[in-house]
Amino acid sequence: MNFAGIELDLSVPQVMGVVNVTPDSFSDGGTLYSDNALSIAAAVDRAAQMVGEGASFLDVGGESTRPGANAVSVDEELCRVVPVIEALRARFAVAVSIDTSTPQVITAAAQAGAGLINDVRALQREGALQAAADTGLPICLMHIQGEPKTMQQEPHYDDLFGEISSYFAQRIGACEAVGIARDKLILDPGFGFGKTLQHNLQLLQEMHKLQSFNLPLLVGMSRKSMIGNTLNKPVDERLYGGLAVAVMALERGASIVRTHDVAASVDALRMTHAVLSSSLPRKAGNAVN
Ligand code: YH5
Repeated sequence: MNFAGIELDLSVPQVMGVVNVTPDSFSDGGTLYSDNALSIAAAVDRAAQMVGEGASFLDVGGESTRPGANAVSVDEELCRVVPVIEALRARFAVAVSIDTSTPQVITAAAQAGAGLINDVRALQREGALQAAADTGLPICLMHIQGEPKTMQQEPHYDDLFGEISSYFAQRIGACEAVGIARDKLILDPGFGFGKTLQHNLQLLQEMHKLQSFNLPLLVGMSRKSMIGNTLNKPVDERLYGGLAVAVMALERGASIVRTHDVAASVDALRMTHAVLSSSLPRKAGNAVN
């Protein structure tokens, strides 16, 4: 798949590093940035480390989608993400993805060099479908039940997989209706987005079922509550749990793993991939068995 000039083979696991540009992104240490230049520099430093560790995507987000987080104005979101996307594209030969639901941000991010639109609302906002279609870029459609602010207030499903599959079918149809080719789409079950711990665990256990769409799958479980609540660990002690679930997702068909912990994830996924693909014939001349 091509991400604004960066061609990536999604039959090999790819790691997406999270680059938060939200002042309240506690996962990055909770540093409060009031100065935009400082936050750009911090994001670029963090990204440089992630690229060195083997990330092939950098996911830039300027709107917090944590439960209860406050909404951000369009101008604020643009000011946060556009300079960061430009800086990352100028420095690194990796795909930059834009974590947004805002049509104006989709358009501006594409102009700034973004290669993937990553929308936790799957382009449900007014104008987002058309804005995304106009960019011609690949799109990650994530499943969410409800809206970020209220999604964790007693989420309920009669049929978890049935409802997520219907949602994807509906959103894929909406994309095709505005002329977005199906082969530009990536699906994400949306761990933690309108799901209880039990829902998240079942979702991972049965994730292989989503392979029936024949589209690449992306997962984001890094540092999330499903790990914290299972292990009773705070956010800075969720790495080992995160690696376990990343490996399980790869076994169940994930192509892209979104994570805050790039170095560890790259090793875990490379190792897992080597085992999963070991029954295939080896490349000629590669006799290192
Ligand atoms: C995702 O899964 N997630 S933002 C709560 C945490 C830690 C991390 C309690 N954007 C996804 O990363 N995009 C986010 O600790 C995403 N898939 C895709 N495609 C939430 C997040 C986080 C939330």
